[in-house]
Order: sequence, then structure tokens, then C-alpha cells
Amino acid sequence: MAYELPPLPYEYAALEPYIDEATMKLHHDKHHQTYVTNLNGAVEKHAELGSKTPEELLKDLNSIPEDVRAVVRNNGGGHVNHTMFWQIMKPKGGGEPMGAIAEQIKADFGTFEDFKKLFNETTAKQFGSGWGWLVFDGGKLKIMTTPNQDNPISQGLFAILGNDVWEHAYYLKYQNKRPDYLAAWWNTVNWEEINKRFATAKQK
Ligand code: MN3
Repeated sequence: MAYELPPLPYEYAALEPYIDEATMKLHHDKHHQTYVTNLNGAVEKHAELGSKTPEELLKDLNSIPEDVRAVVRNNGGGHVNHTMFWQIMKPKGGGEPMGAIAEQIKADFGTFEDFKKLFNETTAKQFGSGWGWLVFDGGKLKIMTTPNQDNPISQGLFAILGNDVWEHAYYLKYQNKRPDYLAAWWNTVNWEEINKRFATAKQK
């Protein structure tokens, strides 16, 4: 059973003007597809891995055979990260958070503006390619970053949301201005989906 590229849950242009159509096409159809293709290539060499979900593969990287461990880490991570990324955005998204995540943000960061500022500053500083994340750890929300396609699940943490700061996510429209992309990205977020993920994070 091969892993598959999930269809984008909206049109390529649906996140304009914050994320442009050309970026979405390349990002979903080429970059995400490549992670899926490479992950399948690794799993083909070790049939026993194919029965696991991509999340299960990432949860215990030490159990992955050494000859494909790096490929699984990078491409399994790429697959899981991007599958989440498409879902936590939506057309006409953004605005103030609501529900349980809004309350938790208030409790742990003060205002939504304070939270966004800290998330954007932390994520802007990720050197090179990587992701900024919001996780729930020890009863509190925490902001963290990872390099490459590493997912917090490999550190035992469930990602409530994450933003992709690989240049492929923003370079066509924002060039080297990563902070501008980070600021604009909040206009795309899907708070309903993020609340669902927060509920999952609390159960772990
Ligand atoms: Mn990407």
C-alpha cells in the first residue's frame, strides 16, 4: 500500500493574495509529491514499514532501518508536514482565533497579537529551511522550530499548527522577505481545523 498525495482541499488560487497560485501549484504538486514519491521508494525496500502510517514512522525513527532512516525522516516528515499544512489553511481564513485554542493562547501568551509576534519572531530566526510550530507540552502551548522537514512528533509532541519557512513556500511572491510572508500567513489560517488539532494534542 503506497502513500498518496492528498488532493489540495481548495483551489490553487484560493489563498490569494496571501499565497499566490503559482506557489501553491509548485508546492503541492511538485514539492509534496516528491516527498510522497521518495517515501514510497524507501518503504519499498522494507515491506514491513508499509503497514505503518507516516506518523508512526516518524514517532520512532530509531526503529527505521538505517539505510532508509534519513530518507524516511526527511520525506515522511515532508509528507506529514504538508498534509497538515494544507488543512490548517482555508480560503477566507484568518481573523481572531476562537474556541478552546483562543482561551489557551490567552492563558499562555496574553493576547493573540503577543502570540503572533512571538511565533513570527521565533520562526523568522530558523536558520535555513524548516518549520515553526505550536505544540502543547506539559499543559502549556509552546512555540518551537525544527530544521528541514523534522516534525515535533519525533520529539513526542503533536503539532497543533505549523508554518513552512522553506524558501519554496514564499520565494516567488515574497523573495527574501520571510517576515512579510509570516505576517501575511495568518490571514489564511483555519481556526476550526486548528481547534480540532488542539483537542487531539490535549488527549496525548
Ligand atoms: Mn514546503
